[in-house]
Amino acid sequence: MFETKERFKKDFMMRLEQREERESLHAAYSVLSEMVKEWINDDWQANKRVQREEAHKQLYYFSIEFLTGRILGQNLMNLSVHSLVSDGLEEMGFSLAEIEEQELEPGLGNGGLGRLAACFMDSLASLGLPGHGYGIRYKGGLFTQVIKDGYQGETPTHWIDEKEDWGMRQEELAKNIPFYGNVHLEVQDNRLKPVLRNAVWVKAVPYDMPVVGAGGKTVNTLRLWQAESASYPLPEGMEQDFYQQAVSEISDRLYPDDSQQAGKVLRLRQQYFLCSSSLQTILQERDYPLSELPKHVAIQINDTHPALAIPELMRLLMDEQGMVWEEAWEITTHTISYTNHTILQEAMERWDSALLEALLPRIYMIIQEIDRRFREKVLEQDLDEAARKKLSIIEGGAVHMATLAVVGSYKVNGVARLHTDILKMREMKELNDYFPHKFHNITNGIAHRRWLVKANPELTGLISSAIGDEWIREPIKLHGLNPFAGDPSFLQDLQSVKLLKKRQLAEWIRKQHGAVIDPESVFDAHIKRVHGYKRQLMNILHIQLLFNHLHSDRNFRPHPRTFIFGGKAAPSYHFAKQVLKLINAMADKVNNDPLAKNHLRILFIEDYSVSKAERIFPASDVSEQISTASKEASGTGNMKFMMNGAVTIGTYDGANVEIVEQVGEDNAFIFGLSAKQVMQFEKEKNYFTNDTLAHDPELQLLMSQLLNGELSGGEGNVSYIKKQLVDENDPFFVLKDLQPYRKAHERLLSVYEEPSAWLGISAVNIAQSGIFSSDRTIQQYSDHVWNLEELTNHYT
Ligand code: CJB
Repeated sequence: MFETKERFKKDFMMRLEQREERESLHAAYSVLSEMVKEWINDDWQANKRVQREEAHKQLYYFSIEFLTGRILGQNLMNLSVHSLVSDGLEEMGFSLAEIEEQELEPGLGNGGLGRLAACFMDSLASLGLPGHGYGIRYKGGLFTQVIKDGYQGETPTHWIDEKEDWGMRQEELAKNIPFYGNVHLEVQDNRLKPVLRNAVWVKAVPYDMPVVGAGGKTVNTLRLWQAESASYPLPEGMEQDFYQQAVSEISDRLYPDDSQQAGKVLRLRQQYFLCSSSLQTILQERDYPLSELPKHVAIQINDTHPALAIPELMRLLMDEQGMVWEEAWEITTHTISYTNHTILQEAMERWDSALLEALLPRIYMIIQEIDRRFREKVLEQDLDEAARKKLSIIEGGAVHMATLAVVGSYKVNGVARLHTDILKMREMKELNDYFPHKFHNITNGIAHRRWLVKANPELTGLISSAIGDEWIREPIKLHGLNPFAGDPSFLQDLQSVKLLKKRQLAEWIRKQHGAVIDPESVFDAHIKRVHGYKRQLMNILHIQLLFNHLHSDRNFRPHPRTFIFGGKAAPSYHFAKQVLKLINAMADKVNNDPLAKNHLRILFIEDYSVSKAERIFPASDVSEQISTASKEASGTGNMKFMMNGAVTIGTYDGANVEIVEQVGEDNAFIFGLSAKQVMQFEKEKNYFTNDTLAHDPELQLLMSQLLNGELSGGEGNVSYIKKQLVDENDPFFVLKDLQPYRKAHERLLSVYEEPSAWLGISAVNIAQSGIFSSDRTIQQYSDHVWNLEELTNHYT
């Protein structure tokens, strides 16, 4: 039905006419997605058959989040029919863009970690590798952010329309998952076997979504589990209503905390639910001896959220399959590998032992045994008490999930070089010393097909007109663009494309938010979760410094800038919510100030999401990557900006280090404390806010403006900010880095005033961004961790 435009038009119209609401855009969406699903389905089934018959090794990516964004447009693009469909629809009086907007956006993730998982799915399929995702089908995705009087409110987001869902229910593949109960040792089949009695069973039903790779050849599967009542008798004394509620809760909603451990029993239930259902399926679907599992299967756990896969695989191998501990351990530790995404203490998962033991008694027994055996081994080494403590899985009444994940995996990776070095040399030093070959780095990447080809077709066209289109398949070939950084005619076209994207964004903002922004101003964007370490606070305080400067110095009249913010704060993260209020209050003040509004404009984009990000990255001139050095494990927004020609202002943190390595120090604006300096201050505990303020009247004025509530519409609105900056001595070094940040902005703006220099930098950023495609990242995982083989193409 997509072979030719005419064929497509005919099929589409025929189906549309059968719909009751054929006039509505929604009906058009529904018809088009139905056609795409049918088109994919044959290949999908063929792929499954071939992967089975050829006994390819399979990767399963376990993740508590998959932030896919909208799916229809991506599929059309990967099937190479996007322009055919778009042209055909246009001839029939429809706009594909408008139809795509009809899709409810699945917000099944908080931020970077979830979006990374989605980019990986795209790259796996596009590289023809057999890799599938396992996650949870949360009924409620990440909350919708509603800004009222400058404050963030949250409303539930329901993204599932059962009729339109891309996931297909697979009732016959449902699994049952046990919680609670007591473990008894019973004799079965002539051996002593631990048996769980009086458990509460929950049914896990999979919904399978096809993941189409570029070129449409490979179709992998993203399987999301939904919790439902199992048809097992309830334990004595348990009310049906109570049970029903407890069950539905499991896949009811995504936890809205980013880089913060939730610590709630429901979260633990979600984690076990995901691990057990996925592992049961993997073991059941196999047609090879269990001892060969590591040859046929690789399991990647995305952070520690799915780390219960380790004891659960042990349980299934021993209790269900009758294996002895040693063999089960050998298999488990050659099948599972672990990615660490953060060193923030508040994000490190530590489950209370008593809670874990009550919810998952058998799993807890197994963790105890893993811990006991590992302690015994550690005792053989000459280590001091502190080092031994760091090597304990159960310690201080809690299970340390990162330690469990390292001990039970064959490979552990960090997500950018600096982050991996910090893991190896500081955070997990003892573990790295103990397992010297386990740790390695694989720097993150992004799906360039979504973030450049789809989000910015105009730039894609310009690049291809300069260097051909091979870079789309092999993004490293963007290098070919380097010579164009000195080509005036190319740079002029680059400028035109950027202006066009800025106009498109401005127009969309006018329609959506009623705000007017000037496309001729510098678009400076800070879009990501709102968090102390990401330092939105530093950005907004810098704007106040500029405001003060404008009012005190009549010679200071800088080029107009639009500061774009977007991001959600975790509902219980008071500090971040106050920063959000501060940004909105400042926007009110600055945008209405007769003098300032000619030079500065602040725009907060409500309810930041993947689809909004797709509009902002291509339209931005400046990429704000200003985390406190050492705190941002990698960042991936930095890569999306760079690929779209935005220039980085940032710290030497996460993947910024590697971005600067790619483009050279002259093609980025770097400032502030290094990771080493930050860690030194933290170790010595010798940083004091007052030392920074003492000799800086500008900062003193700024602080008084902030603390008296002048900037935020009331003193009460900055209580948590005050606590952090004053009482806690500014743990994220906002004030310490503020003046260096300001100077970096001054350097940046002076280069911006020279268009050929600025555009040259922008071009170099694009040319050097190919290495940050997630195709490169996935190839590294495949070569160094998973050992996958590319699928043959004969099923297409
Ligand atoms: N990250 O998004 C999250 N959530 C977490 O709980 C922990 C880390 C982020 O993961 C990204 C993907 O690796 C990183 O780029 C980012 O630095 C990190 O904060």
